[in-house]
Amino acid sequence: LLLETELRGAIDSEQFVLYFQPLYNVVSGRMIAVEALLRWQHPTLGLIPPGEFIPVAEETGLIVPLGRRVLWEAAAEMEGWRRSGAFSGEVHVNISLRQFEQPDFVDQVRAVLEETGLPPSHLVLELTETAIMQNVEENVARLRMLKGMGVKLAIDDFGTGYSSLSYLHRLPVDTVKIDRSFVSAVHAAGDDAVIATAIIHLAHALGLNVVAEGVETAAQVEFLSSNACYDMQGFYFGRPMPKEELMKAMK
Ligand code: G
Ligand code: G
Ligand code: MN
Ligand code: NA
Repeated sequence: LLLETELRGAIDSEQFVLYFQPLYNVVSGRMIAVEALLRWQHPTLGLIPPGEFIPVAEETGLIVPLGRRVLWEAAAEMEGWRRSGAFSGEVHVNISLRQFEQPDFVDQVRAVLEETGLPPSHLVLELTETAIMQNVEENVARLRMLKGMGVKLAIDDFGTGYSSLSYLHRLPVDTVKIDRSFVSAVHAAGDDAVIATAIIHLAHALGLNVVAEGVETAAQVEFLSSNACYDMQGFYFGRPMPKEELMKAMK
């Protein structure tokens, strides 16, 4: 309850900041995208990670105004980098189910693109497979509308939800992000390596891009690229960082 009250107050003040984590293509060696990750800079408790407050924000519905702010700020930052010539890739934004299910969600996205000027193809919305599968007919219809606008879509934490393998070809998504639990042990040639490899092949067979997340070691980079997964994200390449730090990394 305390957290909820504080969360409400924090949304009205400037206590939320966006961090950005780079996504790299290991063939070109270039940063291809950044993922916006929310951080709560609490005046007395310090930096509170999203794992602690996102669930509360979802339960209380506060994720709706908060998520709208995140979407707007991420798009505005990306458009600033694009216009200045600093970075012309994509910005990924995590969308929770509660936010996605708002009847006006598509209108919200359209408004954000219009207000910030960001071309739709530079925005990637990340949803988990569990979220999409909640109410699959309605959610797929909404995903189609977003795709129709030119926005890109990614399935986050792929492989951890209840399996949507049979549905994957029906989902109008562009990218699959392999959950870091499968990436963490890929070089060990155990089950996780088998699953990661299977996801890569499945995604490619369906014409989808695949991103490995949670990449922490050179051995993982080696394994993934030898299995034709070239887009990667993780501490090996860079941690989530404030935008000032990201600007330096861009140069
Ligand atoms: O940044 P970190 O790895 O601690 O994120 C923990 C979790 O919080 C991840 O599942 C991530 O997707 C989620 N998360 C981070 N930022 C946002 C956000 O802006 N909106 C939503 N809905 N989830 C977020
Ligand atoms: O669920 P989602 O993929 O949005 O979660 C993103 C979270 O993953 C962020 O909180 C980020 O801090 C974390 N993360 C990013 N890269 C790595 C990594 O290489 N290792 C670990 N353990 N976590 C990571
Ligand atoms: Mn994500
Ligand atoms: Na993820």
